[in-house]
Amino acid sequence: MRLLGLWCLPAVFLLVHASERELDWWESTIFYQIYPRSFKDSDGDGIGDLKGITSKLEYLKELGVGATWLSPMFKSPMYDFGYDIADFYDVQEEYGTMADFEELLAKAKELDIKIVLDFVPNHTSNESMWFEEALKGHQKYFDYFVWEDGVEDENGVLQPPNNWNSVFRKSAWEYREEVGKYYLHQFVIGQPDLNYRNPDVVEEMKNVLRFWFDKGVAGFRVDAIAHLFEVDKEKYGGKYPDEPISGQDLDDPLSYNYLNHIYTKDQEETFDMVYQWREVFDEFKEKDGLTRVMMTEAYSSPQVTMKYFGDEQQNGAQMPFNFVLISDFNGQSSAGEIKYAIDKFLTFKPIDKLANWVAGNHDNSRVASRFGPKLVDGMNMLVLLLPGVAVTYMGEEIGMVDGYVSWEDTVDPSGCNTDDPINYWKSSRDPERTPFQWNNDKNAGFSTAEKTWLPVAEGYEQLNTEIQLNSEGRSHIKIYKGLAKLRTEPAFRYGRYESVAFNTDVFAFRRWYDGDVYIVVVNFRDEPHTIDFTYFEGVNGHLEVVVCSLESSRRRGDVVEANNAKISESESIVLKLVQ
Ligand SMILES: *[C@@H]1O[C@H](CO)[C@@H](O)[C@H](O)[C@H]1NC(C)=O
Ligand SMILES: CC(=O)N[C@H]1CO[C@H](CO)[C@@H](O)[C@@H]1O
Ligand SMILES: [Ca+2]
Ligand SMILES: [Ca+2]
Repeated sequence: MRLLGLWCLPAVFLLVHASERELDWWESTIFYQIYPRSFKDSDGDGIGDLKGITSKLEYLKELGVGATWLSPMFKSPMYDFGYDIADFYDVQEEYGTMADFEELLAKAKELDIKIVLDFVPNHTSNESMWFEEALKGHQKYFDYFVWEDGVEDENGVLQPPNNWNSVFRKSAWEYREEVGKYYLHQFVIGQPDLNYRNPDVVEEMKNVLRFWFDKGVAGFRVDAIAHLFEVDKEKYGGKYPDEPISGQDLDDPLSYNYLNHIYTKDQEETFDMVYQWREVFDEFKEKDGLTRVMMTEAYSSPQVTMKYFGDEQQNGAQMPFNFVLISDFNGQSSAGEIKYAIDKFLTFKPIDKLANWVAGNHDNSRVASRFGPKLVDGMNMLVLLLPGVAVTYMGEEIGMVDGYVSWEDTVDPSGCNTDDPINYWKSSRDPERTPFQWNNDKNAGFSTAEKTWLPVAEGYEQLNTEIQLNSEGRSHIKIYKGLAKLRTEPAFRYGRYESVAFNTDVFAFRRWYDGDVYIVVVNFRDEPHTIDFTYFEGVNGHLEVVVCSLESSRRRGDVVEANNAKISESESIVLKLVQ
């Protein structure tokens, strides 16, 4: 038997290495999302800025991160903190100048960190030159937006054209006296939707992409893509039709969920637009050989999400964001539900495309707050070691928690629009946007200002990068760095994947390649369990601890019996099969 095994070896060896292709930069890196307003303030005005980011690029390098995507830093009146862009070709003054941005790019290049920007194609700011010109009756720019006549009610009072609601509540239509019409805003009033049925808009937005590619950015994250197109009103007698009632939030007709968004979301034309943008991305790759990467943000069904990848004829986004770790489970979910959520993207995705994993962003409660601080390392293990590209929201590497932001301090329109000083926090996104916690100096080392734009979260004196980097023992950040390094092993780059829910609490997966076998196990509950890992094919004998979570009593190098492994409360471990 043994002899036979040996004889077979060369053939297996060849086979395995044939499948090992050189990975492109974006396929093996970690993308680190920076929310510029909250990362690092260089001039003491209480607001993060570009120079601040440049000064911390080495920190990213040290973490093992190869790319960062920046939330918008374009010129904006900040009604939606930069997602309302007044000039797509310029930098917001409080964040710095174009020269500062170029410096950031140069420093990043030196460190081999790719810079990805946020592309917000659905709307401009109501204070953009385009919208201002539209209001003055300049036809070219008037046609950049979506306009509709109001309707008179029985009392002769002018009402919005139809029942569409904005994502942030209330009517999606706003009247402008200057032109006697309503404009559409799927998000806040200050974000008039662009009209993608106008070829001038399509060309203009491609030029925005070209402008930043020329400067040297390596890609774009595309914001709110599902909202790009509205239904073609010509098919409905020239009037935008009402959306049907969804059956949710029945007592609250102004809520977004009250309606089923069949005319304002996921319209078929959206996909073609993404394919057209990809052609612009590829124009630049042809020039200099660097792949420009597109990530699309859409909270849609998996079937719809997969269409962003493209098809046999056309390429789309390399990374349609996979939000299952955010939207499909929480601290109460069973291990089975967790497996089911993770399998979802892997099941639907085209076989030749990569998955991607995102556990947090500036729109969702932090991991430590959603799952509890003990699961921070376990969640980072999922993000960094599941097959595919990893995306980390700044602060998740140290387990930052949602900050407390009082009603008086609340600035997010999603919170303010509730007009509810008691329950606003359920809608506000400020808690996950509080300043980054660097050290235990004033304002957590984020800023020297008297008052920062959002308050620093309580407890930063114990929870910050400096303390964690200098700690004698284990810390979230050290664990994160360990995982980032482990991620470069062939088993995690090329290895196959199999997962199982061992019981209601324990989720585990195996990654294997070329004789190396790893098991990642996360116990989602405060209950100990004994697990028999020989369930996994080819796993028996002993397993060695490679990385373990903060509270784990194990040490690196400890040996565990595969058929009788004791997993303690909320423990997460990466194990390697001892050959
Ligand atoms: C833009 O919209 C905001 C509300 O989001 C409003 O406060 C502001 O006055 C508007 N600006 C202009 C120039 O219409
Ligand atoms: C995750 C994310 O970037 N969400 C953004 C979606 O788009 C709206 C409007 O541009 C923003 O408010 C969100 O922050
Ligand atoms: Ca500043
Ligand atoms: Ca739109």
